[in-house]
Amino acid sequence: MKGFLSLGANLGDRLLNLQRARDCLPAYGIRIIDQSSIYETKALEVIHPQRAYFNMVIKMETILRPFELLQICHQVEDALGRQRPYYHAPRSIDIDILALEGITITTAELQVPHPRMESRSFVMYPLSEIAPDIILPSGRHIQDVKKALGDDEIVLVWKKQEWERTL
Ligand code: PH2
Ligand code: MG
Ligand code: MG
Repeated sequence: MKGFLSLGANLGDRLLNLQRARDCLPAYGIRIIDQSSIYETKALEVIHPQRAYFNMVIKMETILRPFELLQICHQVEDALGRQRPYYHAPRSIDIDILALEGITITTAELQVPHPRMESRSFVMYPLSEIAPDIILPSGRHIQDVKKALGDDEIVLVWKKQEWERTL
């Protein structure tokens, strides 16, 4: 099963946290097919101002079942020191399942495709880099959604080639 994960960090060394999370995944049976550049983005959907996030999207393949995949995401978050003091609190790392090939899940614990991804420029921009022709769950083309969102919340882009050199 192929799919996309969204990674975000706005606590500690944001770049290192993304890299460490990314590097953990293969050991848990998540094969990385492609990765976006890293986007520095204004914190959205938060009540009080927060430090900007570093965000990226990964295309992956796994034989894990969706709820096993979710559990692994949480495990990696915990291993990287993730605390959960309140909803949308700043975090060292957040790993969200965006979409899984041919799968729809609507439970309180897990919703796939991610219900808010199309309103999030911090997801649409990196996703469009590695899936430029994707038709989103709403039926809209990603380029149209991206255009409608605009890039006001994107602060800085670390091109893939630039930060790969830092590995
Ligand atoms: N994640 C959130 C809430 N707001 N804003 C940005 N820019 N990036 C995120 O990853 C993010 C957010 C909840 O998970
Ligand atoms: Mg999230
Ligand atoms: Mg999350």
